[in-house]
Amino acid sequence: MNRILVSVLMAAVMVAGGAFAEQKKTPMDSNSDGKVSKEEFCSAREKMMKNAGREFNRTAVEKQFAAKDKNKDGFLTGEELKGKKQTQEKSGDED
Ligand SMILES: [Ca+2]
Ligand SMILES: [Ca+2]
Repeated sequence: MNRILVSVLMAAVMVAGGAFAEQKKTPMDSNSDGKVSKEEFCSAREKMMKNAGREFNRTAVEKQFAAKDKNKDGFLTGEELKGKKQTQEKSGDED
């Protein structure tokens, strides 16, 4: 009986894993090389801030970039970009 449940779970895990492995294009990655450079990150942020009618603070953005760039290679890749949905949208005390 449980064998069906197990195989359903296995299938679900495999599907989830496959979806995960699939490269999602990041809007920040303007040259589509699969990673976001500091320049791309800054200009994306700048655009975002301007759209929101807020002042762009490059120093703060570079700090955010450095915080995300866990392996310090100067680029944000998939793993590092996953932490995207943090509370930074509502921060505003760091400016
Ligand atoms: Ca790029
Ligand atoms: Ca990195």
